[in-house]
Amino acid sequence: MHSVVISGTGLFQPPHTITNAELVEAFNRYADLQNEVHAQAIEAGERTALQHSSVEFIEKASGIRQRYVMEKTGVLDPQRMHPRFEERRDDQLSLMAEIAVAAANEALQQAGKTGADIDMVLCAASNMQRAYPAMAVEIQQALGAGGYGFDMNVACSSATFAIEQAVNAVRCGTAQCVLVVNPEITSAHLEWRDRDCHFIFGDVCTAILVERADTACSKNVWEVLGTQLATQFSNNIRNNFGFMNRSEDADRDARDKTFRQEGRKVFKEVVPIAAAHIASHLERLGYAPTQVRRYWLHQANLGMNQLVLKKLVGDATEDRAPLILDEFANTASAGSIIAFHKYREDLSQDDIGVICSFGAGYSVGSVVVRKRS
Ligand code: CO8
Repeated sequence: MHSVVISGTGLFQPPHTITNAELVEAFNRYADLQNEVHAQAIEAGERTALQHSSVEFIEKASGIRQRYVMEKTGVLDPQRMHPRFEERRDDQLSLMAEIAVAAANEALQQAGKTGADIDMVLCAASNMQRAYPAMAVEIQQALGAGGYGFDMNVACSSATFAIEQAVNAVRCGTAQCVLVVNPEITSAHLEWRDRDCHFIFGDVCTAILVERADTACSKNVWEVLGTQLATQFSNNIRNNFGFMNRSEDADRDARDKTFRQEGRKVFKEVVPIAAAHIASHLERLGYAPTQVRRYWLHQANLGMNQLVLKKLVGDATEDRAPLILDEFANTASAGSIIAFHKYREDLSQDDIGVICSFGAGYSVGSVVVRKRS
């Protein structure tokens, strides 16, 4: 069995920002237009008028102040309300692969490696832009990597679940250097016309390099002490988009074919699951939650993270659990990895940290790391 480390991370940040003010203005114009079109039905009581969204509600309920997106004109067009992407030819690099390669290059540079050093690629995200060939295989080729690659989807927990697969492969010797990428183009499957969730998500891509400790030459190396995953079925976060839609004669634009959730139930049910999961993982490894220097938590909701922290250590400071969702919004599986990428330089040798994600499934995944150098 080999000792395993995380030796590099990378972040691709999309070129466009949408502030809450811009988002709410576009949504409210859409709502007014819809209410005008359906004025008679609303008047007759056959239809409910759409209500305005508000910046104050979004910031108070979620902590989100803005989000990055790959394309913003389509999202902010009240006649469209989703991004505008050009279809690419089969011989062009696909969009998910493009942002994955950008994030991967930063992780490789940090780790002092090249694409040729990689012998396994995991593309782990909450949606794939096509059925096959696997995104991971396209990314493998674009980077000049060897070995093999495959895609996996565990919604918001895709990154931590992939890290466990990477760690196990390296520990057992079936791979030496694994690239995990999380290209999250959430803007393409968010329902921007739904006031309850239009503010939640942002686009991004993260990358993590997992390799054998004895091959790592990076200045910033994190030993993986353990991983722990759990799932428990729930319909409270769901998206029914899929390859059966056509044969079911289903409306592919229907509300259930994009992200939907019972946000309040998710909040109440997932907080105790996540806190208990982290506590049990740490106990298994012989640590108390207060011995953890930093928690890089899933970034869905500020209040949720504060409650998880309070349950674990009794208080919730930005130093103990840094927040990135104010700038990035919820970036599905990439959130905890962005926090790890941006907020780990200040830790000292032997400090313990926990990367933890939670979300649809329900699913929860934790990775306990120790700073080596
Ligand atoms: N503006 C103004 N008012 C609003 C708005 C708005 N935009 N939205 C709702 N309201 C109103 C409601 O109508 C309600 O009014 P009333 O009291 O009169 O009924 C009131 O505000 C309160 O509404 P809620 O109860 O819904 O508000 P909450 O305080 O619960 O906040 C949140 C809503 C922010 C959604 C919160 O519940 C939350 O963050 N929950 C946790 C969600 C979560 O963690 N989800 C995880 C999903 S991510 C995941 O697993 C990955 C999935 C794959 C990615 C898909 C990408 C597209």
